[in-house]
Amino acid sequence: MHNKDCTCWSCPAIDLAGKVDFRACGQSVEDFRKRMGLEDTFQIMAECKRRHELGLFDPMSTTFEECPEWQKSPYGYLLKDMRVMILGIDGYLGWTLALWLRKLGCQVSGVDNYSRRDWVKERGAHTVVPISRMSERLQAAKEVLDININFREIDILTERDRLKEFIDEEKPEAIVHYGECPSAPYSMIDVDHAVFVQRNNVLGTLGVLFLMRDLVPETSIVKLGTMGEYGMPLTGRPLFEGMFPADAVLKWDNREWSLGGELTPRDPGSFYHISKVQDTYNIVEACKYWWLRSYDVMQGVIYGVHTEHVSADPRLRTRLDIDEWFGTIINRFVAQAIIGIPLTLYGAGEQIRGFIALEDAMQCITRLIASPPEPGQYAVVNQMSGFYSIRKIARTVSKIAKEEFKLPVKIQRVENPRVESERHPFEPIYENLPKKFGFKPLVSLEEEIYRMFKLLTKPEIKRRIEEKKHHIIPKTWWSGEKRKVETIEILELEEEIARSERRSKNFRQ
Ligand code: USQ
Repeated sequence: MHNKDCTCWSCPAIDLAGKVDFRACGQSVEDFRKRMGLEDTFQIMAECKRRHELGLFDPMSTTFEECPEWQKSPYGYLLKDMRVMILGIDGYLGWTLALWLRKLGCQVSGVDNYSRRDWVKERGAHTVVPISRMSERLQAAKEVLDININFREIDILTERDRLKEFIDEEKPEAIVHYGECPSAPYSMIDVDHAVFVQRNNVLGTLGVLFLMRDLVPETSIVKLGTMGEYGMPLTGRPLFEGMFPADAVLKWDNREWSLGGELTPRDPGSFYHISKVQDTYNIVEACKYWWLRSYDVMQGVIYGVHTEHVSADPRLRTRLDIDEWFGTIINRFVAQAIIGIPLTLYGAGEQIRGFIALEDAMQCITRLIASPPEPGQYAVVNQMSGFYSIRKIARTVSKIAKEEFKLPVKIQRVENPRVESERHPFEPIYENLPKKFGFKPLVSLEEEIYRMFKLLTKPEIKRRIEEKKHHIIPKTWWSGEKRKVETIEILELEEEIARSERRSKNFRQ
């Protein structure tokens, strides 16, 4: 078990007793003792909120493996009946995670203001997989999976008092924060959308951090960031996990400095991605000032429709968007293949991104919840299971469409409405989740794409895709222009495969 040696020091169920010097923020307890020259004399004491009989004790003395409150699960030791609050519980990830964690035995609560439903509606689009109203979702979860979820409709930005009340009632031991607007194109529509996205995301999250300081400072926040914070440095510098590794060095003017532990440069590609960068700095500071504990999850592009629980009943399904604003690339390509729109590669189509399937993302978040950071620790994971060029994605979707579903698919290159590198080096480092948290991807790209075709070719869903097909070709330009992109060329799958073989042959020579 990846977290068997974690101790009460990281456990949200302890209260640190006595006077703790907050200037030691971000240090492990050993470092803290050493720095203060207190190896022999100083001891941090804790009390357990779950096991009062322990009285005051050394939080380093008991491991998760030894504590009866931490019990084995497929994802490491998990705190018995752990109270987890999901912000943005009605969204694509939030709803899926709620069912997943509740079935694992967590006490799940969640808030949402239904804004994702509203943003998509505002654009005239809809989720192509129909989803139920929240009341019906909760009822179905009870009937089909025999679980209760405690939901409250709250806007985390404008109803901070109500969120405060709810956090105080629930006393969550982990908070998963999915409650932000996730769309780059939506943030680029015009000034109102850009301002809205940054205000909603940055200030909403800032408010949550203050509430955590005041109400649940020992609770970890698992916050959804994005791989897109890093951008695509043309030097080919690896995309480390948030911070430079210990042996990184800056050389200049015949002098050298260690960069170890410093945040790496950020180069976000939209006003949405910038909101995530701003969040990063706010969370780093909150951990520093108040000893909050955080995992910042730099997630690659998410795709897919399946977990055992969302697939258990149509009323439990999670949403799936395929429009130009809220659809991510793989989800869009599958929908395009089904209704005969040639798959839309923006620009050269050589952009490379990290990807992760819905189910694997759930596994990662569970492993992070099970292994909370130390007090004051701001840690980052790059969450992806592989990386591919978007041409490779188009070929994979086309092959499955053709071979398994007899769909005649073509690929089109269209003008790129975004400002982004279309050919770039890409070396993401994504070692923390597998090495420190035991993550093994279980879902292959092909398998999940196959599952998506199975679901999306159902007549009702195909009809829903057809109904909104005018929202597939993008018309939101980073430049501010508002016109449909033009097609540059249309390729048969065979031609695209032949070209890709020629490209890799030239590359090898
Ligand atoms: N792209 C196409 N054709 C399409 C759609 C997209 O070529 O029909 C290209 C885009 O130009 C981009 C890449 O595919 O180069 C990915 O685009 P996307 O729309 O799938 O994803 P993106 O806008 O980057 O944002 C998504 C999520 C966001 C998350 C991010 C992770 O919407 O919430 O933060 O993926 S990452 O991309 O790693 O930053």
